[in-house]
Amino acid sequence: MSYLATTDRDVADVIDMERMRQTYGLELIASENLVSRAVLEAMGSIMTNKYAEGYPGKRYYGGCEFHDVVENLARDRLKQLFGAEHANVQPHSGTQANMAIYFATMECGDPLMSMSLSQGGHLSHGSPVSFSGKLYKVTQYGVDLETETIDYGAVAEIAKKVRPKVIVCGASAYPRTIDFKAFQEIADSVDARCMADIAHIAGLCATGIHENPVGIVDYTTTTTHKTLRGPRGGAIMCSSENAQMVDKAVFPGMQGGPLMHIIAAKAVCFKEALRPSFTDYNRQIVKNARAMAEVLDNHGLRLVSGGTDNHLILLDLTAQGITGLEAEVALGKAGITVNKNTIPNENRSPFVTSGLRIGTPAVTTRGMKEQEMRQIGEWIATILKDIRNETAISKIGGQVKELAGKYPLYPE
Ligand code: DSN
Repeated sequence: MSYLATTDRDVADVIDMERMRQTYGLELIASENLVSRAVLEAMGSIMTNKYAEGYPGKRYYGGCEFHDVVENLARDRLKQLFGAEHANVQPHSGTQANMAIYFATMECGDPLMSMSLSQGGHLSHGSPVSFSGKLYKVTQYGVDLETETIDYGAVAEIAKKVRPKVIVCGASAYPRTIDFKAFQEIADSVDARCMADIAHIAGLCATGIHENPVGIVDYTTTTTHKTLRGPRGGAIMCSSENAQMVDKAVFPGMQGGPLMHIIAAKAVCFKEALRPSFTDYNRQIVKNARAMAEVLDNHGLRLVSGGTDNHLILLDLTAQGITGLEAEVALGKAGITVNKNTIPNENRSPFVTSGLRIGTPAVTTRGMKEQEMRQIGEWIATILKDIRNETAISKIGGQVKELAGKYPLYPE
């Protein structure tokens, strides 16, 4: 029995139930992953007991000597991983990292340009319901509705018209590669700064499987818990020249005390990501997404943009006459966790949607390969093509449990 179970049975029971859900289900949410035991241990450590406002060597509290060491480890490892001149590992999340760059580069009311949420962008990229859409004058680009990929010529045209202070690139639901050089060139042509939010593809960028924007764009932001496979949090990379303004925007500009247990876990994650096996892992994520995409395509399901170059697949369920919400619920009953997602030219609300986003990072961490992806793809297609067939869903649910049970979360 865990110590927690002796002191708080309610919370311990919930954690146990979640452990069972994760163990016997298939996690296909593109932004999720499973951390290593080492990352988990650092997150649950006594490093959480300390206030360490400021930065290594310049704190507002005494007793930070070991926190300086761990934050320097995290910064140095992140710099090494991406070839960055400067790293800030304090943002509590990806949204906080983005906020820091906006605060460092713009005044309220300044023009910001970014990809629309409904076509693949992120809330913090200027959605009207987010601080980013309220504080700045936002103009958004989308994808070309024929190819469902970014049209860089169209982006350049919009930039010429609106003369943004900052252009954001990077997405939450875009299955294709992003040309960071093209974005920086567009930004340079209108005297704007370029920020790449690589939260989703950070692992792919760190390992060269996708172009790494660090050193190409002015600012790179990321989360650490998606393809990077670390603790839930954010980070920023930029040139030495921009280091001071970024650090000031994070603290004291936007946050108070850093989460030192999370920074310790980030350091552990970055060390893991520097190992050659992390490159193999990220390569497998992409191979797995392609293998699953092929099966879904063969079943006549429509893949937005026709396929995938990265860790995710976006399905358009219009032809099946079902919504993303219905698909999410039906697959959920079989233990397959995915999320409904808007698609280009969406005509439904974000709570219903016409699309489904499927990602392979978490199942790849569990050791699954192309063969298992093909099997999972078959199950997904079977359910989506006959969504009210409870017998089939329940049968697949049993098979999902059996497959997941063969790939324990922590085999060691
Ligand atoms: N909410 C995350 C996602 O699912 O893409 C992005 O922050």
